[in-house]
Amino acid sequence: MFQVEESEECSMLRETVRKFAETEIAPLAAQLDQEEAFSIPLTHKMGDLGLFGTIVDPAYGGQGFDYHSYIVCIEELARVDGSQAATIAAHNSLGAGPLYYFGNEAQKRHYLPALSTGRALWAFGLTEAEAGSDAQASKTTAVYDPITAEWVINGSKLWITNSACELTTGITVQAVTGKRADGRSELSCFLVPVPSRGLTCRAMKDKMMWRASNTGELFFSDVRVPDFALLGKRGDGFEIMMQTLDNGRLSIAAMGLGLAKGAFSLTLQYAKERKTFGKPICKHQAVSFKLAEMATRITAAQELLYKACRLKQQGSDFQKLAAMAKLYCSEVAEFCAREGQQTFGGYGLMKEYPIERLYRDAALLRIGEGTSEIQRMVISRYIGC
Ligand code: COS
Repeated sequence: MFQVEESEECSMLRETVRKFAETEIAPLAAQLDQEEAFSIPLTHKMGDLGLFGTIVDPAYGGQGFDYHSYIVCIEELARVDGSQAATIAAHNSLGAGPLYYFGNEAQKRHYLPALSTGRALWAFGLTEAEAGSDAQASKTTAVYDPITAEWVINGSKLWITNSACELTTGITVQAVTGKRADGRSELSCFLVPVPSRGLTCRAMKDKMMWRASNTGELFFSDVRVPDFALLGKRGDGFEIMMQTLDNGRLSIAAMGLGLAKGAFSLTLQYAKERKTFGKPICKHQAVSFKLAEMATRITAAQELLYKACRLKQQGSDFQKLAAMAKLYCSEVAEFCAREGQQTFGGYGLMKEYPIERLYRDAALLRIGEGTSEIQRMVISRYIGC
């Protein structure tokens, strides 16, 4: 339906991940969502399929996929289930990503092989109670102790994906390490292993969406890490976090595109089967126009996202298109989930029908990893406002 020009290798990968999502994830998705349960066996299986360390060079144990192929994996998972897609997107883009792009040789050799297996998760600790959109407002501190040559971390983080489950092995934490000459906070990033003395990781429950993905709240009380834990140089923290978010926007966009496609195919199938006034509802203009609008927006979203991926792969500036893709794909996802639910009528309000879960999952996409408002702010800067 949504034609894609991609290599034979990539389209085989797409088929493999789609089949896995449909046969292994789909039968469990509703129950995991209902029970708000993170599945270790499913995570292991995704690891066996090669969905961890996707963009990491094989020299560090990764799969060495190009960016488009990685994005295709997220998209195909998200067609079926946002929670499993979130585990993979957060781990690869936000967890392994900064380590791979900014880690020194010793850090990469130490951490990346295990992070490419599906047996060990790594999280990204940026957000705090009062530092979400305003990412420079972090209050968590790291103070150097020259006697022991360690950094001592104090503070807390919130809404951190993959940070509080049995498979969590570490978190990249943004912390204030001093004051810059211009009066702003000096921010640095630290690789904090889990468990660490003084670190409490608590799973956050009662989410509306992505209920089978793990979300944590973290408390740091005199957590000590060695100099080895510093990612990049002291003071590089904000730039590392911002560049990581630029990449993360592509994977959230892929979650939006996948969810939109999932909602579209469920709706089309239902609209062909369900009859009213003597004919399938897809033959009523009220419904066929909805499907036509969904297909049009999905096609546009796909072109935008894949173009942003091409630019990233080529090493060209992709940041503006990444923000546009994140914004647009999230909005298309929400549109398709809502119009799909509307087409299902009363059934669309029942948990028995996956469109109900897709409708809830779509809400996260316009809020998480930079709200739609933040994307518009980023885009407006790029266009010279
Ligand atoms: N890549 C690299 N460096 C960047 C950058 C980027 N994308 N964006 C900003 N920077 C650098 C700037 O160059 C600047 O460096 P200097 O001080 O050396 O000049 C520094 O970072 C501060 O930049 P700026 O003044 O633009 O920062 P702001 O606080 O105004 O940032 C935005 C504004 C909105 C861009 C930023 O706060 C942001 O992206 N917020 C959203 C965060 C988010 O997505 N939160 C959700 C997290 S869920 S994982």
